[in-house]
Amino acid sequence: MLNSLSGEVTDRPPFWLMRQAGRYLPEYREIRAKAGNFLDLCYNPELAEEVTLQPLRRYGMDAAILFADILLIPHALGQPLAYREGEGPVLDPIRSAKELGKLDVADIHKTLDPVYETVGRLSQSIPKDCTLIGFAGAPWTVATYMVEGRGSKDYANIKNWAYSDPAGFGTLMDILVEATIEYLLKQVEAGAEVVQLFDTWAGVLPDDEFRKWAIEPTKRIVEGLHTQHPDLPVIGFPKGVGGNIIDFVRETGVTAVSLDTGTPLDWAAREVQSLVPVQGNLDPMLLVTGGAAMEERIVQIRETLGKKPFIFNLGHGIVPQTPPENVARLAEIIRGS
Ligand code: 1CP
Repeated sequence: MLNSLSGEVTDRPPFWLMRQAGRYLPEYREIRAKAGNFLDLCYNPELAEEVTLQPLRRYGMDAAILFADILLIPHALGQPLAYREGEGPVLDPIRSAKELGKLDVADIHKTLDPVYETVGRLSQSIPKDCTLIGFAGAPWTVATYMVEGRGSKDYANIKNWAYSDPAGFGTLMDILVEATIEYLLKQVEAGAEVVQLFDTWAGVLPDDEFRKWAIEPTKRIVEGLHTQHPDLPVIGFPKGVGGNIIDFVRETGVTAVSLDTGTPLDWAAREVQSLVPVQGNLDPMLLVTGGAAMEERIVQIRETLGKKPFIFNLGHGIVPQTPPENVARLAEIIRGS
């Protein structure tokens, strides 16, 4: 993984899968039931370590991703957060500059300390040739949940705020940029070797706003991290942004990008992989379907992107209905056994 990120073409691509820990694994569901609610699991270093290790034991991925969630930052900033069964995350929304006083920027680490402890444990317990990935949500995506109060279909509230009061909304984004830099630096100090920034909802922004609320904040985070750790690999994941991914790569300074499922492979090999290593992009639904359809696409992705620095992954996270045996087959194909 680290070789690929430094620009090497490896014999076989390293692989890991977004959301590789989670509900598709029976052993995860067991721990999840024991932990109580999802936040308790995220803040329990022993159990969070265990669920991070579960997929590695089964499939031997080349990277482990810290078990946590992108919404721990708003939670650490004091925004009430709950994860409801079948509904996903729910927060008390913040929709104007005058509500920003509710956020407590003084010390996010009080709340987030257990996460750093999980990273520290993992850096000792993962296999030697396995890379430890830390992560955070990118500010735009984290802000969508903070402002909408939950997952959204139309992003009406956040867009209305960003369009009508860019200065006020910019203050929220500044808070998130600073918190994210601090959070990721602590993860790196605890042992994370690579970090990934998930900008899942970057694709809902038009060009100029994409530059302002996705490229600019990401660039500031990359700079903040590289000031302390110049060689730290940072993977960007601006999902659903089409050709705008080129400007994202050129302007943010990310080390590599993760490609979503909709990115054309030939185009990516030519236009994106000539700039940085790429990661991706099997459709998570093909991992549900399995069989020949899945296997053919895995081979095609590998053949098209494997000639330049490449990390095999999905185009988005594993879904809960994924049969674990399909993940085993994927691992077998990638390893060439
Ligand atoms: O057990 C449960 O019921 C909770 C489900 C769950 C899990 C397993 C949530 C709630 N978060 C997570 C873990 C998680 N989230 C990881 C762990 C590491 C891994 O194994 O990969 C990571 C990297 C995330 C990142 C995350 N959370 C993103 C970005 C990536 C993506 O998938 O787009 C987003 C958008 C979230 C928000 C979130 N947290 C949880 C849910 C169900 C959601 C999505 C809500 C929505 O669809 O809007």
